[in-house]
Amino acid sequence: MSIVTKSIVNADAEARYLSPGELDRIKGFVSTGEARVRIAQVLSESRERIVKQAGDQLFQKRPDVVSPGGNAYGQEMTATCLRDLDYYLRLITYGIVAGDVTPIEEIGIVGVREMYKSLGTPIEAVAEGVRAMKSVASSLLSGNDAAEAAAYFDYVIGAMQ
Ligand SMILES: CCC1=C(C)/C(=C/C2=NC(=C\c3[nH]c(/C=C4\NC(=O)[C@H](C)[C@H]4CC)c(C)c3CCC(=O)O)/C(CCC(=O)O)=C2C)NC1=O
Repeated sequence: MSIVTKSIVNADAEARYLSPGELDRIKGFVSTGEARVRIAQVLSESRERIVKQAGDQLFQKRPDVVSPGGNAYGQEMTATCLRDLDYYLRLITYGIVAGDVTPIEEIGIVGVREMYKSLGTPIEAVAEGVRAMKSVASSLLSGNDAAEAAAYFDYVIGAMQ
């Protein structure tokens, strides 16, 4: 939910006008809107390149995951691993557009430890892959936009520590 929807739901539950604090936060959300949409456009358009390059960096740093016995060993498993990186990049674009990490949290973070544990996937290697996507994404964005985007990548990385 974006901050606009969230504020309206909260205010209406108490049958009140939006508070000055809520209106201030909405003002911040609106004023950064153009930048956030621009960032989401760049990341969406460059998704294949971001995922591919991040995967290459990850497998260079963690050759064990694509070696025999590794969780992403074999063409099919490696493709599933890259798909997971693509999932997280997609969720990050949702968060950036919403100006809020809640969509990322609800879709991809709640229960993630248990999920990867049961799959035998080393979660710290998934975090490493997201860190690599952050670095590739940063190289495609201007300084301010890269900093704005970084917060959402960092949220995912932090949640996987
Ligand atoms: C949008 C929210 C969402 C997420 C996040 C998600 C993740 C997800 N990753 C999975 C598997 C997997 N995930 C990986 C990923 C990796 N293995 C590694 O060693 C690497 C470190 C890493 C890549 C960075 C692999 C290899 C599998 C297949 C594991 C298996 O089938 O044994 C599975 C099991 C079912 C399947 O194979 O599709 C799920 C549900 N699904 C979702 O709907």
